[in-house]
Amino acid sequence: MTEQNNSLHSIKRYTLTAALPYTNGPVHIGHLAGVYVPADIYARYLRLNGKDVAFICGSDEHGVPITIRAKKEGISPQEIVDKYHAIIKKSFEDFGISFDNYSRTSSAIHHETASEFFKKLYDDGKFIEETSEQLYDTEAKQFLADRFVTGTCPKCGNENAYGDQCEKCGSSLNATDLINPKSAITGNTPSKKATKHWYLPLQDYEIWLRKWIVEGHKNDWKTNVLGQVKSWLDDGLRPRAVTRDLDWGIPVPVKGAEGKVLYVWFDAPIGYISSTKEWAKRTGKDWEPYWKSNDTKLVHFIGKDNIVFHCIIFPAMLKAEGSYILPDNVPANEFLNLEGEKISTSKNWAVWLHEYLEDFPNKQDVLRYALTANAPETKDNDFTWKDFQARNNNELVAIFGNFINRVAVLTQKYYQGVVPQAHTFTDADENALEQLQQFPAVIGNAIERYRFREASQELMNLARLGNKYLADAEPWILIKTDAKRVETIMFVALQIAAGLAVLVAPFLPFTSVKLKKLLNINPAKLGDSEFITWNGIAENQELLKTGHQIGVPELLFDKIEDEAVQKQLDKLDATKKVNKSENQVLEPQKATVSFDDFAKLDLRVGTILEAEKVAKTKKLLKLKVDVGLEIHTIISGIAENFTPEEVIGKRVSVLINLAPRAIKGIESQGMILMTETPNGTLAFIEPENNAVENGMKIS
Ligand code: B3M
Ligand code: ZN
Repeated sequence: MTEQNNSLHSIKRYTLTAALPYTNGPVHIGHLAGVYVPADIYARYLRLNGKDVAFICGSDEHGVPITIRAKKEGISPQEIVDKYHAIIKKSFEDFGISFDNYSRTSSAIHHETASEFFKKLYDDGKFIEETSEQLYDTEAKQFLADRFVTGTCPKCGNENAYGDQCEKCGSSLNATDLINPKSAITGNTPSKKATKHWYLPLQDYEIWLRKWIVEGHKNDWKTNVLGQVKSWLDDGLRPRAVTRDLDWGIPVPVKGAEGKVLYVWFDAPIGYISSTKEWAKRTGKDWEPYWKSNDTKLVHFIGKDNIVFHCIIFPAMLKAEGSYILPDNVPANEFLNLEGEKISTSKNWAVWLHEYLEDFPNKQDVLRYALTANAPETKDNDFTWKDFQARNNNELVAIFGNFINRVAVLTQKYYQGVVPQAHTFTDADENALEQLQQFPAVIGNAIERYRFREASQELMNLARLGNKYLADAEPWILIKTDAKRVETIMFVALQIAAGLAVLVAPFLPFTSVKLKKLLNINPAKLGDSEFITWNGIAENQELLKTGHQIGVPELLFDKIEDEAVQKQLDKLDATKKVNKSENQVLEPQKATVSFDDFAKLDLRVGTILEAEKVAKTKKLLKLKVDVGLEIHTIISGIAENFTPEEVIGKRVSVLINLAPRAIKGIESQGMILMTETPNGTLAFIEPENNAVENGMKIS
């Protein structure tokens, strides 16, 4: 047993939290890779090892992004949160994220818990009460904080910083810090208006925070997290308002605070506590040890934009309250990009989980694997559909699936599915079995150090080991000459398969279930004697006993074809086009022309009679156009948008007195007038009335 595993023993229970997703949109692959997949691997790993785990999450239903989304969709904030809470909750379940409880911050238990928390700090005199001038939108009659206001970041100059945070440099901001602030509601420059708020004096916690994190956790927290924390502390902390002038949220539970609500980042992390309470109530447990006992290990899984809230503000709140434990670690991930561009909910640039599950039914594990193998643990990473396909086809199918399939099929074929007897082990057999025994510790260590990417690659290495063992031993050839030797080979290969079935479980839970069924193992519960445990793999050379009957072979994975990937790429292309058209800036007006100048243009209605492609060009069509007086030959750059057949018979607007010029050796006698649709394709300008005849003047 490893040192890491020993250290698990002093810990009685685990409280694992995953960032509460905002219900202003569905969950996408960036959320999954950054937070939910690693958290789920960790939770499943601990449970497999018999640990007492509370894996907690829920919807974050307050805050400005939700009210903005509601405005955009023209419905109430409540309707927005109901809609997205349902989508998010279901997609997490279908994806196999094994939360012990998934709550929502609009629940009564949360309102109560957050109000009490605030009240306690208020009563203990932990807040500063202050009236100050805040940004105000006179047209919208609303104070502007957080996402209601954008402007230039005073730290890095990013012109699109928000009133609570700059996403470019990660700085946590107050709305009044922004240079050139602009209301996100009306676009107006805000005025100022006095209002009273309650502030948590973060500066009072600075020395304590430095000691706890920078000194206390310098060796076990991730460098990206420590780096951000240090830079905030070095900048000096300031009082942080924990209330807002808003009508969406938890009312501030003190006199003189009418019309004010708790700041979303004050109530949301308390959501972890209320969700734990909800879970305890439902399961007949006591919630308090999970938050207040020193033998509990609390871990927050988050994305990097949430670091300040989980490492500085929430710990300061917990410290101020006084009865809570602090996180043992906050393994924040960096961001995942999509096909080279930043994922964005508002730009619809994302792979949405609920859509993925529809497009790739029963392929949860493929996405889980692709996201883990390429997790943005130490730097931003890129998700591409090509990589997704390659991870599936070259690793899951070609290595993992291939090994298991060979084992299952050969065992059926040679022994009707019964595990054969091992005879004398060769060095290769011993070596394979010894290596298998190392894997639980190697993978477990990586997981415990929050290196899920490394862990997933070690898992794949075990499948590689199995694949190579079989390829080297070639039982399918030896069966003709040395059947006894093949019994030993298949025995060894079956042990590796059994090890994989257990070790794969935290990463690919659906595959693990399939594989256990295929091998006919672990139908019992953890603790029963037949159950193969994580560490049991290291201690036992005979995971599958001679004489054990395995089930029927079944393919674990199948190939993902190019068409499926192309469909996803096309979907993204369509999004790009829509975004482009939404952002399309109209060209500024040209310089004034005189009426005489305009009158010189001879514009007529015409009909295209003939059309053919101009040889050796991509864009050009040669058209014969009847413009009433005569037939003009016109070379037009529309071949990428229209086939010749499509344009024959089209009614068009033509500039007929344009000086003729030779294009590709053909004299072009005029120009067809065109415009562009928002997604960049060309369109003709046609007379709207059919009675208009060829040669009629356009003026
Ligand atoms: N709702 C997630 C986000 O920033 C935010 C997390 C709250 S965790 C307490 O997308
Ligand atoms: Zn900045």
